[in-house]
Amino acid sequence: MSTHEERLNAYYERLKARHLGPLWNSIGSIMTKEPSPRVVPYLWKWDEVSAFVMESGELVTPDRGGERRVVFFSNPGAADLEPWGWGSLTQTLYAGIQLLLPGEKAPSHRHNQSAIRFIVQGSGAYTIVEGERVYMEEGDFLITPAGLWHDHVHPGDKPMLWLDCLDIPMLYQLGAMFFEHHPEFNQPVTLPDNYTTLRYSGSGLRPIQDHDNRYAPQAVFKWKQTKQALDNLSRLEPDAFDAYAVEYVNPATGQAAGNTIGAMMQKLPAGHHTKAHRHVHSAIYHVFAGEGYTVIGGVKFAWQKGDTFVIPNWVWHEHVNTGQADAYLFSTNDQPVMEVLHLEKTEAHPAGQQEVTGEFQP
Ligand code: GTQ
Repeated sequence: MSTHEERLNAYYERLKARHLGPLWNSIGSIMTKEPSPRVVPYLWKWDEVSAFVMESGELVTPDRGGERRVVFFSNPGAADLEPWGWGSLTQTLYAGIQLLLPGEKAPSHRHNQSAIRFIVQGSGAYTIVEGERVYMEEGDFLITPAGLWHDHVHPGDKPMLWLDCLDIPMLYQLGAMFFEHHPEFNQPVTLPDNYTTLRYSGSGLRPIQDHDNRYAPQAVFKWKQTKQALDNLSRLEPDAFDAYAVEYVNPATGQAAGNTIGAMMQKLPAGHHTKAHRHVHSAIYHVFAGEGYTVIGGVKFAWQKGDTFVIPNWVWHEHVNTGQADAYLFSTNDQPVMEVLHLEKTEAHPAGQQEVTGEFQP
């Protein structure tokens, strides 16, 4: 080793010891040419996840302290981050399956993370959001805007299961989290049941008094209306990359209903195979109905009802319905954040579709 090299290496050691860094030999790794998320594509089968979730029903209750009975998805690429990968399924988003059993209550709290929910199974339970009981049924999409008190109650007679998605990893990265317990176990109900649904009807018509657009004025988007919208769209030409898809938006602004969290429901007709594209935002998919596969970065991820999979940033992907019936894919994403930061862009695959080079094995 030359004296120059020895001196340089010693210099790097001294820098490091003083918590300083040399940009000239780090720029390639701290400023990658393209998005290089630490999270990886992955898929969890419903049979396995739901068995773990139901088992948690025998082991724990949603008491104060634990707050919620949720088994969350921990991306293998982020697993080494403490604690529990900071709940990262993508760089910005957390997701998990929540279980509420008949007769159970989950305590009231609020936090500055935004949440959305997609009801996977059951009915009869309600969430109380800022004084309003919002009843939940299979296929419904709900928002729990940042800063609002919320708790869950299940007077029905069968287990309720739903998918939660929150921007927990993003708020962790931003160093901006707050979380607070309500002084009572459940907050008082101060509004008529399903108040925001009565006021909005999912119609795009807004009561004239509403000019506060900090969050969507509609707590729940009912499956019946979502399905109707997709049936109507299906009479038109499909989108090349997403077939028939609708986003859940704030009817007062046209922006994502979940503020920082985007969400959509898409329908793939039987046999449909989309074109491949990629975008900067990441997405979490939950199969609401049907069977097929998604090719992510050349790898085939086979799915069926209840499965959850993740599409990290800037990776090619396309969807295929291999079943006899329409497939419905719910998904949630960080597109609103990418857009507000002017980071979003999208690219069509030059060959239209990908060459399949492998099949996902968990
Ligand atoms: O239901 O309020 O999955 O606060 C994570 C945090 C659900 C909830 C989660 C939460 C909730």
